[in-house]
Amino acid sequence: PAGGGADVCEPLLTGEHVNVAKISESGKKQRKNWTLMWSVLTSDQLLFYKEMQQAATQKTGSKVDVVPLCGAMIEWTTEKSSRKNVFQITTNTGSEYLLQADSYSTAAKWYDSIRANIDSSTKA
Ligand code: I3S
Repeated sequence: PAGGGADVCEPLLTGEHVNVAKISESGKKQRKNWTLMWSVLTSDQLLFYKEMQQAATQKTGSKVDVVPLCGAMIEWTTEKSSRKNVFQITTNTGSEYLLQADSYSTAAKWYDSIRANIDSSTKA
């Protein structure tokens, strides 16, 4: 529709439940607390919602967290958790997130997609 600017950030992956633990905020360490989040990847942000419906309705305040991908780093880690298939995203503001899925293929799909979007949203 003309003038409809709703989908400026078009999701590149449909949402999916992923385990998320934020382990630091702006460089300050936080207590790890794994939560199953409805996660949506856009070209330059990773969005976490409590529930799928909140992502669909885009209610104000329904986003639990927004991870900016420009200048972020991503790496697999076996040291920061005893869980399998864990990778860490570090934002350019020093916030750190662990993401995990029991299925390696799910975790790897998210890792690859996020890394691609980090690369394309970060100027060399
Ligand atoms: O890195 P940690 O501190 O071993 O992470 C564990 C804790 O977050 C723990 O909660 P408590 O701080 O309430 O004990 C969680 O239950 C564990 O899942 C965390 O370890 P894993 O290895 O699951 O990330």
